[in-house]
Amino acid sequence: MTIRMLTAGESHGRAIMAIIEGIPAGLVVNAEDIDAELARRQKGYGRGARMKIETDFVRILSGVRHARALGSPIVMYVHNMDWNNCKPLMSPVSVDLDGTILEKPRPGHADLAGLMKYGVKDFRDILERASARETAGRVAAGAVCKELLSIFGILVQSYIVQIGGVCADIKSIPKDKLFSKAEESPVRCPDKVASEKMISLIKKAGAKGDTLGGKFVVKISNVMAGLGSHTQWDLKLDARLSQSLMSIQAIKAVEIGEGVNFAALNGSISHDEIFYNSKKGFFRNTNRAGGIEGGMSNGSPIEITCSMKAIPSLAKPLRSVNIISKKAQRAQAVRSDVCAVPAAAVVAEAAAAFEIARALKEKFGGDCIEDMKKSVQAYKARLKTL
Ligand code: EPS
Repeated sequence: MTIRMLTAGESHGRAIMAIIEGIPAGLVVNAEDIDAELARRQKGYGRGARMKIETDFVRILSGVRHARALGSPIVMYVHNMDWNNCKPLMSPVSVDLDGTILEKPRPGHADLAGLMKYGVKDFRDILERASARETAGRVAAGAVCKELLSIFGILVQSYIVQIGGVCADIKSIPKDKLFSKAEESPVRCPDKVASEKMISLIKKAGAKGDTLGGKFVVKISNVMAGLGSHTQWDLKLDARLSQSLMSIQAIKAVEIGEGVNFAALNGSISHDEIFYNSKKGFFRNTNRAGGIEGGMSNGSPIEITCSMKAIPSLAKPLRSVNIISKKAQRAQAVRSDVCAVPAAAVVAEAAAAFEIARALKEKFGGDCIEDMKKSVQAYKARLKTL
């Protein structure tokens, strides 16, 4: 059985939920570990007033007994505190709201395309599910996947490299300090000077009613070679990771390794030459491929760069058209974040962890964690004989 995951819930409805199936029985699942990931997702300078309302924590409704996975679907519930302020607005039973509807779609948001597709007049029916609040569910599921990966020493981490026009000087930071420094920064950026510049840029954008995007790196360390497969398009690990990451709200580009830089590089400097010695086995001195060749992990760390566009909910809204009157009007101004790039990086860790856990489960199987461990050990032992 593979691992499957779905989320449910509206941004201002009762809750965000995740259901994850295929987690091997016996895996330790602690609500506190999931809550720690949920708290990381809520942080980041540039978040709006909503984050002062919410303090996310998980209620595990099924699939876990005495802190161990049962192998059955795990259902996780994250309550929306803001639901208390939105009960009539989000009521599942019919309520008279005096005809108040959202009718001025925001360029860049799901509003207009959603109205067209789903035949609704009030674009709240669209924005509630399009909202990045949904990512609380993905982070909860990702936390369980991270727990599974950690059994095999696989780590998924992230740091910010750019917000708006401010770029971090990553090369000046020792590699082993990147993630701890990111964790200390209010914008998850390991470069302290750039962090401060990013914060002041976010302040300025917020004061002008504007928003900001940026770029971050997700690194997956200690992945064994051989996850994913070259044999079919939808089994390729890079394609699968890209879908998972691209599906995060406002992510517009996903690059593996050198990514877009590859287009300008000659073949002689595009690849990672192969070496061998009896101590290390096969090894590389570079990682331009970002840890994936032919749709399979190659044993080097998987390195992914994601670019996020600026949030389309603007306090000073862009030009739009009222969908009822067809008159030119400014788009709906709604409460939002100024910059959610630091949060998106935490969501991306979860999305990547899910995809790696899924590939791991497909390769090694195991209805219980002990079976999976044995299968991984046997595979690693075979690789050593190469
Ligand atoms: C979001 C809009 C804001 C964000 C929200 C995502 O919410 P609200 O409309 O309630 O102010 O704060 O993010 C979260 C609630 C969250 O938990 O990340 C959007 O439109 O995507």
